[in-house]
Amino acid sequence: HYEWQYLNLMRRIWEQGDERVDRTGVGTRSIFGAELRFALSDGQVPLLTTKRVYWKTATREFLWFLTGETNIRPLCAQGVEIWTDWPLARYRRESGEEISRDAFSARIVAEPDFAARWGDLGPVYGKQWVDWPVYQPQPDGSYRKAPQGINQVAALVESLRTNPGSRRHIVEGWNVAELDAMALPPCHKTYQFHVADGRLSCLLYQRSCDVALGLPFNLWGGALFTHMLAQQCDLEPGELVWMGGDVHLYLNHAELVAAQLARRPEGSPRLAIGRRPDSVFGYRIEDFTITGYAPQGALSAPVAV
Ligand code: DHF
Ligand code: TMP
Repeated sequence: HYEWQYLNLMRRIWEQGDERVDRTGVGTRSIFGAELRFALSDGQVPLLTTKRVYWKTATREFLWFLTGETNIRPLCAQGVEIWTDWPLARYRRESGEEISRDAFSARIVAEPDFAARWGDLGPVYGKQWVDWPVYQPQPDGSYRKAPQGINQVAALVESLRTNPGSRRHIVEGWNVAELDAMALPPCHKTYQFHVADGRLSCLLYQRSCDVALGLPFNLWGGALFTHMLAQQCDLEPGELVWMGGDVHLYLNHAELVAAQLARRPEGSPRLAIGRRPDSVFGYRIEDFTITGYAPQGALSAPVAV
């Protein structure tokens, strides 16, 4: 079963990882450099079965990236709170108000001005993917920001269709000049695609990986993106290759780790896409269904902010 790769990685980090002090102060056990591979043919997806993974939440997050949006407002409006903790921490710090997450999220949804002021994460994934800023040199030696940036995702679809053999099918999130303005520099920073024998494969490079909370979502995202692109480009989904840099478990995830490592993978969920939208930007949440997914119980753990 494909999921043993995930469980074995989790076990290896917990048993052999180096203990390190990290940015959040929580502490991690960490290894440097890891690889996982998953088949995507016939609707296969690397969805974990040893705990419930909220794949619709992860899909809503991914569709939000594709809109180019960087404000959490559309996520909160759909009940998706996976990004709320970062704007919330900044609001509490700067306003001194002890507001609950629910109340903060409700204000983000109800008040557009409040959302504009406090809900933006800076130029994160969505912005870089579909509107990477371009600076044009002027005669006087200065630079002017072009009205429109580069849509890397649209360019990717075009290059997959017209030049499948290219070794330059890349979507990059790591805009060095803008890292300081981001709430978090991109973790899943590079997606590279490869076409061979009519099959589309994806290599996802993740510089920093929270194995318990982030990785299940990131594997889903890489697989979903590949399934959508394959449909758009008349290719068959091939393989998802995942590579991690600093791959870690937070020390306060001990209970989740023990519970999950006591379970065995079961079943093979499949993804079906019910409609072929006119473009990669036309997908909606209702287009995706999963069959054969009967996960074991949810395992929750605190996220390090
Ligand atoms: N920071 C850290 N420390 N780890 C992360 O995984 C992470 N991920 C981010 C932003 N910053 C991060 C964005 N993605 C959850 C999953 C993905 C995610 C953020 C949070 C999460 O908390 N998942 C829980 C609850 C899911 C839900 O609320 O629906 C889970 O059990 O999967
Ligand atoms: P860092 O910027 O100090 O590396 O912290 C980012 C943390 O968030 C780190 O634990 C990795 C985790 N993370 C994921 O694993 N996946 C994600 O998609 C995101 C946004 C973050």
